[in-house]
Amino acid sequence: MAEVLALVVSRDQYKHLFGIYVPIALGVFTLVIVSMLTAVLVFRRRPIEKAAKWHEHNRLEGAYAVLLVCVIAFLLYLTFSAEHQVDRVSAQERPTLTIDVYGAKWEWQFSYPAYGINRYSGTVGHESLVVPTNEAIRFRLISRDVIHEFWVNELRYKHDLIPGSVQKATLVFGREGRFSGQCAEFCGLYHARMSFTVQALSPARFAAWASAQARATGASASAAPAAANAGRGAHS
Ligand SMILES: [Cu+2]
Repeated sequence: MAEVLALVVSRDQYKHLFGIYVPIALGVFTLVIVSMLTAVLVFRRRPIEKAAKWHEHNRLEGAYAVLLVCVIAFLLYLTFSAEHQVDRVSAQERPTLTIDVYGAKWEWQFSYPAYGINRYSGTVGHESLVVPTNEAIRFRLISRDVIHEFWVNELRYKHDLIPGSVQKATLVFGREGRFSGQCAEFCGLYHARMSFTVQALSPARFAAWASAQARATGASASAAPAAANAGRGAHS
């Protein structure tokens, strides 16, 4: 029987990581401040006395260096394993939906090949990226010109769009809601306008939305030639 992989939610992975980083950062910060204040108080100015002869404390300095190396090694290990979970393990999940994300100066296009839907985030239309929750979504990130970066803060995830190659990321939205997205790589004059909205719907609501959109697209596609013919007829 095929192994069923649990969904890897990037938001949870990085939230967990952040929860470890912050206390350690606070601990190191407190250690530095306390030792600085102690030094200031213990060695504060007093009536002139003969200066001490020693100017180094190898054992104390060595212990501090070893402690820092251990902290760095621990955090690197945690960071790389979280990235491994998100990038490698999630890439093995079989996605239920594929969305092609095109970045172009200065607009996003979200294309749903299975439904024939195209959405535009900028000058063409202020349309959102609509996704189902709790399903593995394969994003294929494609740049039409320069390097852009797909960033959705809700997912705690960023990935570059590199011209000439297709980058893939399999991501999961853990809850419903409206979230903001942004290009996170400076790509020119109107880089700041490359923002978009994500709308995460339950799988049932997403399916209803997608079939309604696909129907509307199909209807307008079949209506367009008829309208064009009617126009030609009227002018001849
Ligand atoms: Cu940009």
